[in-house]
Amino acid sequence: MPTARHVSPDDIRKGFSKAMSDMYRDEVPLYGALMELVAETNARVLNTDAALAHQLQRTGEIQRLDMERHGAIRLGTAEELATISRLFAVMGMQPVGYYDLTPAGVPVHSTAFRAVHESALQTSPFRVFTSLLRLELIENPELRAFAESALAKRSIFTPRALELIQQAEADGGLDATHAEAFIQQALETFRWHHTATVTAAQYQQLSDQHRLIADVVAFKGPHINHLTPRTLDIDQVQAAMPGKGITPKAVIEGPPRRQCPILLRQTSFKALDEAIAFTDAKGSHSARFGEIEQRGVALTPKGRALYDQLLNAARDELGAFPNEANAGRYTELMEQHFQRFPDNHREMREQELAYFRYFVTEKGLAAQDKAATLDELIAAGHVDVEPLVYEDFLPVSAAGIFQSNLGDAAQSHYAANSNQAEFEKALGRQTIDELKLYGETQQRSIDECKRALLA
Ligand code: OOG
Ligand code: NI
Repeated sequence: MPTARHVSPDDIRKGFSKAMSDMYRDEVPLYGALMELVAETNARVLNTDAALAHQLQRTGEIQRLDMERHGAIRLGTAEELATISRLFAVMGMQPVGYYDLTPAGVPVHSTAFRAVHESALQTSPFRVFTSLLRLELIENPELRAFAESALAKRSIFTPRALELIQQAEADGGLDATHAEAFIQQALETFRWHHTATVTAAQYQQLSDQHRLIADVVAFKGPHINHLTPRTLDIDQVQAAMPGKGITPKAVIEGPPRRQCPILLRQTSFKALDEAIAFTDAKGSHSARFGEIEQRGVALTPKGRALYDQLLNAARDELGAFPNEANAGRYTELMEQHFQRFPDNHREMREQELAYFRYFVTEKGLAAQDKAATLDELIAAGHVDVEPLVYEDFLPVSAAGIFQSNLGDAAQSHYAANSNQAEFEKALGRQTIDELKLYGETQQRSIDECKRALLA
């Protein structure tokens, strides 16, 4: 049973997110440079865009902006995935969504661990995109057997972390001292290792099969491979990156620039090669990179279908994977096709393309018009409507991010191979449908308005 002695899982997550960010900044200096650039840009945008500042104030996002970030890890076995799920649960993070990356030539499937309730997200929106390697997609049987045995030998959690997870499960939480110890122990799983567990030749073989396979199999643990801050204007940050010595990938993933941002736009930069000691020789490995993202409104199933349709149409017309050479043309095509997606909140709401949150205004509280419908309350200025921010990821974008940091040479061909049941079997539980979560948050805000107006 959770008791008063217990630290809230949301506060543990907040502490962990901060500890992770500090560790990553120490290890990857460019991440610090990117954080500064994002903070400067966000301050400028808030200063010049009063409407946006007001919106973020109202939804509370302004308070979480500076601590907003996501990370990513890649796991090797079902057991690792099941245990990481328990580790994240101690911090109030649950697996949301299922992403199949095989159509993009990346042999993994993934979920995002995150908080699920708007009040928990308000305390800390930290999320981790978590992928599981699909060894069954390695064709060479000897290499597959070698990968399996290398993974079977490693333990990615410290013994103390495992004890603390068990304690949290048995007692329903952790007190302050144990929560602090848990954060320090959990951090070890995500740390970079300068030594590999395989020989240089074995690494090369794994890497020849797929760079990602080497990244997972050749190391002691699933090092965090990026940590992504949230910006309010991704185009401004993208344009300013070269001035800070950072070279971004050619195209921003996700929807084109709009008045009313939808879903998620992301861009990344490639990490440098890092020196690695193999068991028999020195060498290098590149895995860690930087990324930024801009979040917009969450879309309903209807809105998402329209997004997917327009994205596919633009990509089909481009006829190639977006890259440096066709970046201009791709941006043009995206802008053209997305003309069909209404770019104001009123139409998006009327056509039920996006999720919103509703807030009673001062005027509404004074008027206490109990008989009016929601639409009438909005029209009368008694209730304000704000976009509900998208908290998740996008499979096509994620594929673009994977590919840009693995290098184009890493593009393999796998038949589309979605297998959510297998993933959930490994995870030991079902993933949560993100659309259900958005629907619930929207409904809670409507109920809240009704309560306030019936008071
Ligand atoms: C994850 C890539 C996907 C995102 O933000 O979509 C991702 C990885 O490279 O492990 O981070
Ligand atoms: Ni990412």
